[in-house]
Amino acid sequence: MKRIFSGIQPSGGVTLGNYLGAIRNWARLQHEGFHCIYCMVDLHAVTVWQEPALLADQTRQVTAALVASGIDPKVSVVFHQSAVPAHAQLAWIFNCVVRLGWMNRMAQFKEKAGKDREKASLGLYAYPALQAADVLLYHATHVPVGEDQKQHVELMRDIGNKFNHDFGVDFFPPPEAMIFGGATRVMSLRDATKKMSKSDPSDMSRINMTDDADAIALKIRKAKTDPEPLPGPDVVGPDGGVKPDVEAARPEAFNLVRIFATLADRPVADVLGEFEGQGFGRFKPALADLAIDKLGAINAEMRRLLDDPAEIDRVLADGAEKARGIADPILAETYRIVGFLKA
Ligand code: AQP
Repeated sequence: MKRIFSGIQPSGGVTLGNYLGAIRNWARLQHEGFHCIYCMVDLHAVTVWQEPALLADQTRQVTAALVASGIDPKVSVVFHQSAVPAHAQLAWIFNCVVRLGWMNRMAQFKEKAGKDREKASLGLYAYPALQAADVLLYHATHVPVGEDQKQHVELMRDIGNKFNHDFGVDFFPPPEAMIFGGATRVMSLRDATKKMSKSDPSDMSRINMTDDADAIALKIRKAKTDPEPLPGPDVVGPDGGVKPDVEAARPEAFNLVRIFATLADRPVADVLGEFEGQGFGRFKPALADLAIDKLGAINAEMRRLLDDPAEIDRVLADGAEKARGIADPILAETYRIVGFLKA
């Protein structure tokens, strides 16, 4: 059976980047022959400081975004990670399998830890081993991720292979990364060298899935661009993306074009064909109208769900029970393979 596992951190409100790069595709995969497991990865979120008074609500908010975007908790398993202790238990075993040299190569730690690595938490460093546990705990075969996470999926395969090799078993199947087309990396509206992120200190850098029409229009109007008109479709390369040298000269401009194309489910070349020669005075209002149109229904459904937190908690509790049903036997077999005495 093809099984998908993917996670999202409840480290803030959900952004348009999370939606276009992940959640929207997760909803589609439910209808493409996969058994889908979607997890609010709160154990990952606390690798950097999370305000205890906010974390539970952030977890509900992310859950509401998934459900409002079409992820059906009756079809898919939707739960929060801390409700299934086997994640942390398998992660410990993997901490003992993974080599320090492998972890030292992980680009995301370097990015997230910043200059002062000595002050980063041990959890942030070990994050990819917990991620490997998340996926391998369900014997997931496919992991839909953004471009930035490809390296971590490679590491999951290496950890699973090393476990199998060390213990002489064929227990953990190697998962495959699924990278989607379109806006796989939505960049900040204020600085296109950074990705759009929940935890960016500037709220103007991102569109939140809870933003109303006025906020969306304002953020797009204020998004950083340039005075040049948009070029035509000839700047698009054979892979469907803007040619790298052209992109590098105007990263903010092409970030907005890609957001438009992905929201509209149209190729970038098609969008440039429509707006060729026009400036951002024309393009931005069109993008704002499109974003408001596409996000409006999700936004309204999220608000409805968030009005009833007890219902969201019930969804998560049901999901956790289903998740434990799959994970616990796999953890028990892992413990047996490792040689732990039965509890
Ligand atoms: N800007 C983005 N463009 C495309 N995809 C994105 N994802 C996140 N940001 C973008 C994808 O969303 C999924 C869930 O991500 P996450 O919450 O686990 O962690 P993250 O990638 O670190 O997301 P944030 O919003 O930037 O969170 P913080 O600020 O807490 O670090 C992943 O599949 C991710 O690729």
